[in-house]
Amino acid sequence: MSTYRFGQQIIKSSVVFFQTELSFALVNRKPVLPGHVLVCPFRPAERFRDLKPEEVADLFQTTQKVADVVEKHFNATSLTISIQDGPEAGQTVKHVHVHVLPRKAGDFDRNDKIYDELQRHDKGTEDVPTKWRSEEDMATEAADLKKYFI
Ligand code: AMW
Repeated sequence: MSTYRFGQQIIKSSVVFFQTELSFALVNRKPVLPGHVLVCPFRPAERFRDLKPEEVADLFQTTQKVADVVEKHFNATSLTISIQDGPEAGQTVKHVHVHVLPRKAGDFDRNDKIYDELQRHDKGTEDVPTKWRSEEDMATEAADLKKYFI
């Protein structure tokens, strides 16, 4: 597949590092922490409740594999795994996605600050192209992560 859909956006295959029959994983253009990646169902369902049982199963099995890989690759010791399900929960892209964030001791002065950052990182003045990573950077990270799935 040469491109992927993420909500209204078209995602290049160079930033996607794993896929199954029903799900795919991509690197983030504005990671809250190193290794902050996203796992999505192929079908662009907006809310978690809209997923079919087989899509939920595949999404979470894929998330489990991806989470294990990013924890190792980014030398982390824990993970935050989160879904912002609906606009009041912080969802901006209307396509279900699981945030996977490798965690380390001391990465935030207050552990749950990560949720403030997740809420803030892709909204308003934070969500401007100058604050996004370059496509080249993202493709390099995706290529590194792809190697774990061969
Ligand atoms: W949400 O606030 O909808 O729970 O999260 C959307 C996530 O998708 C954010 O982490 C944001 O940085 C990321 N994102 C949005 N568009 C893209 C894109 N084109 N490529 C990579 N990541 C993206």
